[in-house]
Amino acid sequence: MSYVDEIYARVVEQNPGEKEFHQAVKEVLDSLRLVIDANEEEYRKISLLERLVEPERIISFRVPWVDDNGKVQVNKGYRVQFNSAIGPYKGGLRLHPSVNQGILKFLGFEQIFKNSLTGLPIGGGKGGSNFDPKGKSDREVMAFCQSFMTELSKYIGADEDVPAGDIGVGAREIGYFYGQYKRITGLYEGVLTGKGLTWGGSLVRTQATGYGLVYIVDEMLKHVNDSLEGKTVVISGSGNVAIYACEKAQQLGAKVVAMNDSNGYVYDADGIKLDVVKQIKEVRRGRIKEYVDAVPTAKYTAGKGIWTIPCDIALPCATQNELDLEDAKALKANGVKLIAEGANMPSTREATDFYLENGIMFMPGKAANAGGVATSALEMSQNSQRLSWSFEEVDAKLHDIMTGIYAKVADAAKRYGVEGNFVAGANIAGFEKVAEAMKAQGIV
Ligand code: NDP
Ligand code: 2IT
Repeated sequence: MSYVDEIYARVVEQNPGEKEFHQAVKEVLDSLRLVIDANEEEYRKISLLERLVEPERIISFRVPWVDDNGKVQVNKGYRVQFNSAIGPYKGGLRLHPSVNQGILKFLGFEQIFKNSLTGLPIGGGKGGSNFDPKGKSDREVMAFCQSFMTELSKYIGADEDVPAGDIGVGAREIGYFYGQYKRITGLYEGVLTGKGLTWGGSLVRTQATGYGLVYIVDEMLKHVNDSLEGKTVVISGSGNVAIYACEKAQQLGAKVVAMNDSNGYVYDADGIKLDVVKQIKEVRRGRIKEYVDAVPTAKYTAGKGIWTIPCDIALPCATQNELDLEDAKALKANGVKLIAEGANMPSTREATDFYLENGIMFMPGKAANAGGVATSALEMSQNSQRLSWSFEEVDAKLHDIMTGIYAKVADAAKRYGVEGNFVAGANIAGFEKVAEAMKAQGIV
């Protein structure tokens, strides 16, 4: 059996039930075959892959808190510290009822390669809880966040592990986490990113994932002498990533015609009015169906189906495995030219293979959504320097990082004879740096 197949079999056997983790490992290992085969003896000798697929540490803990009825609630809390070969653990915290150890391991594993692609010194980690912030009062969210951080604070630090936001974690939650960390440790340090602008946050971090996604799409189009001008775009999700992807796509001349949430999607043939979406999602914490109250000419459809809307460009920005083979076929039948992932692993493996086999330009999440974590690393730099950079300065750095990622991904694909296959390119380019660092640091 090849080294890659051996390791995949081992992962499935030793991590039962963690299907998203198996999926992420398989995709990465499959595209690393050429690199691994070329270095098999050396990698086997130091068990490089065995170590790469095993988190350095997983912290799992109880999160008790009291709800507004005085009842004690108990959630599960986790931090997966996956790989610190190139820097302190870095990655978001997710609060969603679906969260479990397998999902956080998939996210932490992806984060290793994503963070490597940014070119900045950050290792891979992820954490979160099965706490559901939907419908909770501010006080309940604060009580949960304080309890979560009371435990997590023992294991993180500005040079050790630096969490940030993800699904269900935005500025409000980062604020509650930060306040509790500071209270417990007495340290005012860059231990979290995505902080508010008055207490150590970086300009552009809020917009960074969505803007970065569109910057890399723009770069992909430039390489085929095209642009976003006049393109029809469909974006799934209506959270942080989706909103700022929409904003930048509109600024660059595209027309975004649809967005969704977990209940259904809105279609607006005249182009989504983003101020309405921001009001619903960022201010009221409401549902996307409220869009048609403000824009009666738009149409709301409950349930799935957003990928049946004709578009030139599709940007999945909600969650893992939200776009399957059937959706991919519908997009292709309607003429989609380019798909780039704002979410982490939103396309199933079958959908991804379909894009590659059918000549759809495709940029996988670990490259396309790396602008968020990259700007988090810029926030860490500013915190260490005790300085704040201007919006223009951070935005220019983000833009450079995204065009740099495109170049690395395209170059790696070319070097290994699979030009245009950005899945292989992203995995190979991300892996090379981490493998080099792991080799240099001995058996740890
Ligand atoms: P938000 O919580 O701000 O928004 C999430 C959006 O996705 C909401 O519209 C939500 O709908 C929808 N969604 C979440 N879970 C599901 C589900 N199970 N089924 C259908 N829809 C769902 O999160 P973000 O925008 O921050 O994150 C979106 C994606 O981007 C995630 O995959 C995340 O890992 C990834 N990402 C985020 C980064 C960041 O900086 N925030 C950086 C890189 C990647 P509803 O409100 O109905 O749940
Ligand atoms: O998936 C991701 O890259 C994030 N949620 C952002 C992580 C970060 O540390 O900014």
